[in-house]
Amino acid sequence: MIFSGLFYQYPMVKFALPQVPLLLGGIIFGSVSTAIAAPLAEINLGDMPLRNQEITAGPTQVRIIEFEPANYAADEPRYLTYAIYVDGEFQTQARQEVDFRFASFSLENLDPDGVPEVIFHRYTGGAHCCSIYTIYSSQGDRLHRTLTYPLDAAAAGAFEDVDGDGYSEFQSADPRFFYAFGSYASSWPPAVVLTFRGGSLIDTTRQFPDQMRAIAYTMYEQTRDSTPADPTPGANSVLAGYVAQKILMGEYESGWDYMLAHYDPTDDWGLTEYNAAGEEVGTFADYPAALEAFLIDLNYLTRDGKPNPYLDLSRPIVEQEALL
Ligand SMILES: [Ca+2]
Ligand SMILES: [Ca+2]
Repeated sequence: MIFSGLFYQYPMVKFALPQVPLLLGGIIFGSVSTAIAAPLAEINLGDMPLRNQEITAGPTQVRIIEFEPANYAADEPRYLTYAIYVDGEFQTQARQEVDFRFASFSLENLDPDGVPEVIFHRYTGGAHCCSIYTIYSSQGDRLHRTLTYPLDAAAAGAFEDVDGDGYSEFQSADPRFFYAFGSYASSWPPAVVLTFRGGSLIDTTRQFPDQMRAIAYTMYEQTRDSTPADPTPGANSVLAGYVAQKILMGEYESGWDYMLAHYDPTDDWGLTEYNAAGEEVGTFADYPAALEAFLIDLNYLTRDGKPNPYLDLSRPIVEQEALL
């Protein structure tokens, strides 16, 4: 592996493709006109070995020096080695064990400086579920590298310039909501929108109120018939995302009141209390108490239970940044 560092410890999806979150992903930006960034050049790493293959767009070039597809029967490591050039000058070379089912390099303008970014997307598949993005961007005379955590399908959105200002958005969702208060299929994470600026993915979620409102509305549709006396199964999981989404929209109080009127007091998923070491230390009195503690843990709320204006939603998505 060329990258070190611990992967973020949220529950990974190890089975069943998501149904609801994928649908949600289609809703998020479906009604907004967007500039979909078509790759300027692309190369896929699949079943065939590659040697000295290049893709170029403007001044940016990726050279696949060596790629051997994973061979699960042979049970020996295979490697990918690639190098990046800008204006014909060598920038960096990376060699890593092939730990993915398939991957691609694409060259796209994620910002308006005219030097295309390199997006290396690998999909680990199988037991590891996830998409991992590595983005290389020329910034002055340095190459800036951004690495995401493994993101499952509902959190691994594509790049699009949603508001047309020349800086692309990465449309994602907060993966920490999966399994927190229900199964994967009933987990509806709040939106995360990150904008690519200066080589970094910056949290701009709150600048996209229409998208947040569309998501909140789908969550509302899923829970409006639920009441504490006659609850809908899975309501608590959707309501966790709903309250978080409403916090981001500046509507925490109405979101909380809605949750109180629609939650399921008979569902104990997520009510066990753990300490920082992951040991069980007790049980929350009820779902609202567990939800408040969860939202404080994730920094949606401050320690005194107020909406946190400094919540940075790039943190559950971006694992590592480096200037090379
Ligand atoms: Ca650029
Ligand atoms: Ca933009």
